[in-house]
Amino acid sequence: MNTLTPADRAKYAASRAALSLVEPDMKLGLGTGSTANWFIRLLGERIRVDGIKLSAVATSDRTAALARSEGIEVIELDAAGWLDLTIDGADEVDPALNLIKGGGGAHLQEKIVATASDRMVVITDDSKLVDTLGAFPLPVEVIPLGWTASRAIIEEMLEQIDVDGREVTPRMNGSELYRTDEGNHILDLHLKRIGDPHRLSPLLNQVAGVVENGLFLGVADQIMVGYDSGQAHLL
Ligand code: ABF
Repeated sequence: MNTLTPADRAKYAASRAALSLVEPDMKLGLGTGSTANWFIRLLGERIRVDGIKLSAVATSDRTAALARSEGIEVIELDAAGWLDLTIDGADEVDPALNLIKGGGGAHLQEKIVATASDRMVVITDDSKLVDTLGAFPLPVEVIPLGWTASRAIIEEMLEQIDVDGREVTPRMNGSELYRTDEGNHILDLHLKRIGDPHRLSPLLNQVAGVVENGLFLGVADQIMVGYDSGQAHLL
């Protein structure tokens, strides 16, 4: 464990502590990102050691592949119907537990899975705790058709919004436009500070071509915060 960075140790601590929230026969939602990956590996180990039965819904193709490799039964959300608990990471968490997610490009599936759960618990290192959302670029998923027009409409809309930055950049994968699991593109909004996330989120989703944005408002029930010391606290 000493070869890990302080952030990795904090993520591991949060993921290990979150295992205590899992009960046999649960239908779980599994998030995407390095913290969620720690959780999936630890969950796989617990299933192998304790022999507990549970099924899980993944929030991305790569999460599904990792979960299956750990011996976790992965099912589709429509087969599960509704989930008991979703465990997922975040890019920023404010004091009201509002989140920015989507740095890993999976916020559409993550929001669908998280909102189809009785309970959603964020696992994260303490560096993600912020007073105000926005320093992390806000991802917005857009369909490929007319994405440049969607971008222009968003830029015009932002002129009327309480933010400190207004640059909108298409996420790239090398020289190509990034593609989500659904084949869509992502625009990253470099807003620096989001004064009113509850006003911004619906305005973004009303723009033609926008599928979903990375603001998770009132979605997370609790957060398991991990620290470099190995401690973790459920807030
Ligand atoms: C995922 O967790 C994404 O929504 C978010 O970007 C990511 C955070 O990444 P990490 O856990 O690697 O810090 O759910």
